[in-house]
Amino acid sequence: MSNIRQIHAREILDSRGFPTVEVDVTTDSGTFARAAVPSGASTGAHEACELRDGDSGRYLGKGVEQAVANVNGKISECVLGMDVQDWSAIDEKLIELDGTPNKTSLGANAILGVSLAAAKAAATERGLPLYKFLGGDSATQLPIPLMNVLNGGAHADNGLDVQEFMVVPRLATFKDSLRAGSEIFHHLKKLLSDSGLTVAVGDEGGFAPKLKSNEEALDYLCRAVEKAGYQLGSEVYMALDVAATEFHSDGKYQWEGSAKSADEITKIYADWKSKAPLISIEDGLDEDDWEGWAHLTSELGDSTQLVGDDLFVTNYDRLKTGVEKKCANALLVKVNQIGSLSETKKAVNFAQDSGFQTVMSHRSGETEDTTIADLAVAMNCSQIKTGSLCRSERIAKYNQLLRIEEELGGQATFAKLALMK
Ligand code: 2PG
Ligand code: MG
Repeated sequence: MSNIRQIHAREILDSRGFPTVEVDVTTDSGTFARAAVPSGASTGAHEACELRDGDSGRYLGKGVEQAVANVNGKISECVLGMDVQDWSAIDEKLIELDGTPNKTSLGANAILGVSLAAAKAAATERGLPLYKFLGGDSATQLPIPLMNVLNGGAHADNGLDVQEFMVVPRLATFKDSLRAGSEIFHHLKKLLSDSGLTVAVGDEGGFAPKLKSNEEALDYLCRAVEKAGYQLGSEVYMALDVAATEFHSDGKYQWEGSAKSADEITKIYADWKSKAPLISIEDGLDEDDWEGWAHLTSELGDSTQLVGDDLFVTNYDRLKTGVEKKCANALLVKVNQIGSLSETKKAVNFAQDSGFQTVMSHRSGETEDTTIADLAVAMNCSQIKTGSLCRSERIAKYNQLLRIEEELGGQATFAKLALMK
């Protein structure tokens, strides 16, 4: 009864107004599930292929009609009749059908849409929420939110090098932490507007004021936390996504107007740590600067969570290299970087087995789909990064986590921060 009767994909719009793929799966019993595929702006070179039409006459070349046609044609022919309960076999079949290392033939956006919709259909058919279907009875831990309240880099046009300045509230529960994040966000808004700065928001809903320096942004965050009445360093912490690949070229980092080495950048982070409760730095260095990463990790890895995003691209092989070379100590988890649920799970399992923290993540281009909230709980990720405290495509994930926490009731636990030194 849980065999796939119909698969239908369509082109929809994401939160930035660009096209993305949405997939509907219906089984023989009439069970229906839907998944929409996220999309990044600061994409890593090693990510799986996001198939775009390149026809400048439609959506400035960003149409996804080809990926949609692949789902409705080749993919559908290949998996019709397969049992959604065996969702990982569906993933395997699609990976084999694609036949390329980076999913360039069918498109990771085409494959992922089917992969997620099939797993969701399997959960619905069992009468279980997705987190419980995938994670079983042990899926009871809520992730700590990393909230991107101040944007720079490729997500804004304010000239700040660092892409994301995040607050990390870790109170007694997820619900309390969400409230703290919201209050800090609104205090930050007031502080910025009182200083005559713009409170227009960037792609992920964080403010994007024109500030003099990256350090000034950190300072605003600290002040907002204090104004909101929370204790810095015991209730609320700071995290960054530097997205350093974006400003790295010819072995140097273009940082606040001058070219710096990886070692100099590492020293800047160490200095910031002495000024603010900075507990997590994502993509502090370039995606291929393994040497720099090893040095950064040996310098700061004991006291700081160092998250590999472009570095690992949710890819088991790259993560394995990182573990061997002692680069980073946490994995950012983005389903569309690798393009299927089972490969995502493989990377998360390996990260956790290797003692790495795992941070489930949205993309800058999101939709109303809240699957990643369930995945964070299902995969026991200690953290989730899903944007600021406004814009519904971000808030939808937080709201879903509130529902999960409520549903778990007395069983719910809240993740601990591993590196609170
Ligand atoms: C990142 C993400 C999400 P993008 O770099 O971590 O915040 O941005 O989706 O643009 O790659
Ligand atoms: Mg990143």
